[in-house]
Amino acid sequence: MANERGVSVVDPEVKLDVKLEVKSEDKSAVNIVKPQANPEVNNEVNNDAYESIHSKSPVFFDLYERKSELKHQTHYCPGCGHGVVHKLIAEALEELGLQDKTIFVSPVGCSVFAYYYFDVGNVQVAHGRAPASATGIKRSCPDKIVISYQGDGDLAAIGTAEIVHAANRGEKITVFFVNNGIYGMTGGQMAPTTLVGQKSTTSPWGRRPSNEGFPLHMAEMLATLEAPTYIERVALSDNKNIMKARRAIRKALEIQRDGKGFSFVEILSPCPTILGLDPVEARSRIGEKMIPVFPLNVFRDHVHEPLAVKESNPPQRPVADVLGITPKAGAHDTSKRTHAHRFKDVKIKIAGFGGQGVLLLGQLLIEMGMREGLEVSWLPSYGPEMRSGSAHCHVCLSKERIGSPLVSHPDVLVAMNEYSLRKFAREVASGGVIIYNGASLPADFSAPDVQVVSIPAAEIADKLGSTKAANIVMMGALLEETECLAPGTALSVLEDKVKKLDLLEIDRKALTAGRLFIDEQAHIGAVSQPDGFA
Ligand SMILES: Cc1ncc(C[n+]2csc(CCOP(=O)(O)OP(=O)(O)O)c2C)c(N)n1
Ligand code: SF4
Repeated sequence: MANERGVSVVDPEVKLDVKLEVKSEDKSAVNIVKPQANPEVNNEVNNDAYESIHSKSPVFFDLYERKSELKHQTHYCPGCGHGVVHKLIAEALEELGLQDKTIFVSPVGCSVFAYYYFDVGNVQVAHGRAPASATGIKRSCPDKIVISYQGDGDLAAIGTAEIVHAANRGEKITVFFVNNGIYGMTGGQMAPTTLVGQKSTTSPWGRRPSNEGFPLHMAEMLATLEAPTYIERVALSDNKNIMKARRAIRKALEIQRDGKGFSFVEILSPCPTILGLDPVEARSRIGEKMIPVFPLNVFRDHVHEPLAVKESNPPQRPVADVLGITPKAGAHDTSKRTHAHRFKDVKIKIAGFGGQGVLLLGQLLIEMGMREGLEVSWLPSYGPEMRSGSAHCHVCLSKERIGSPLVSHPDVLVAMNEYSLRKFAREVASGGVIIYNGASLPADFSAPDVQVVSIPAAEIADKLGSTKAANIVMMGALLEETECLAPGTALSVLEDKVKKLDLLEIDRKALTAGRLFIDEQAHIGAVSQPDGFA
């Protein structure tokens, strides 16, 4: 159940075998239990003795902003195991001093909003993909503690491949697998871990192995792989087992902290709501029904053994060399040193029909950005039909590392057609720029707070010998209007990329024509000068 501070805790009505001591004045805080050294057993930790600490881990946000009037309360149902697991993870991160280094990958499932609670780095990913995303994050930020948090639908159904391969590669991440044996979020469909005979909305007569197969034992399955370092199954069935879960969670995080490889903790957890049980019954059911099928055990503990997957660093060569994109000697000065970037970052959206060179224009811009020493990202978006379907791409140019390649509010919209102009204009940030491929704007079009420039790029390109060069005309206009990148860099990129000499000649002219048009003839609906631009 959720207490007044909003974190799910064990129902106080349950006869707890713990001694509750109020250690702080904050009566509204959450109770947690810690093992105590018992002098009567040779100072070893006695797992049956507990100390209660009444405080909420600082790893949680003080306020859960998503909840309008209930800012201390999680969205979990009373008696849900997710709240308990969150608490155990938060306390372990706190004790290990890892809060500032942690990146928490939330799944799709009831725990989709974990990022509203954990005051750490957060990423929410598509259903089942958490171990793949966590792999990418850990590999690019090896010093971070990366947690993949998943339910049984997420990990053992749609995400079976991701978890198996992450474990098999021995990724140095930690996976917390909350196995409640049912799909909670979507209203009680059968999960791969649903028990034989258990009814669900998709197994209304009870799970039958002949029809739905047997429950998947993920911990045991992963323990057949060579790479994982630590695999344990624990349960939230009673306080003793919650203490074991607490230690397993902490150990899994320590393993990652120490760079010792892949750690995985499966946690048998209650879902009272879907099972139609009260919180006490749901907790007892874990011991009575789940543990006999999913025995608690340490299936792998190679903490003191050498890593199964040895580090082998590839030969160190610059990526640009490997990709063969090193600028040619004598190519145009890339202006890295001479071009002053009068912005912290610029977000650009380029949109049009497939075939108008929309995606290519984005790629050329990021190539230019790289050559000017900027951080860059390019994110394409298009339908199954590449040609003549709608396509757009997101481009970020930044002096700092880019958090997300997604551009929701572009500073600059390059609209290659009217459809894109109308579709994306309202997203443009106040004070931003729209560069529109057209002799004039549609009569009924207006974009308050935005500077709109129209340029007949397709006509200009046509006259130069190839309509296809309209995107380069637009590039010239973009560079002239915003001065975000140097025209010299554009030329050097075109010279490297365009292999056919006649096309290169047209592109050179198109670039110049775009720039000249802005200087001399552009129809500009000036509203205000965008921040940071000249
Ligand atoms: C690609 C995709 N397929 C299906 C869904 C629907 N869906 C959302 S959550 C979920 C399963 C949730 O169960 P589980 O992972 O066990 O987490 P729980 O809610 O029980 O914590 C499903 C099938 C989705 N969001 N995305
Ligand atoms: S439906 Fe089940 S898993 Fe989801 S929040 Fe409620 S109790 Fe927890």
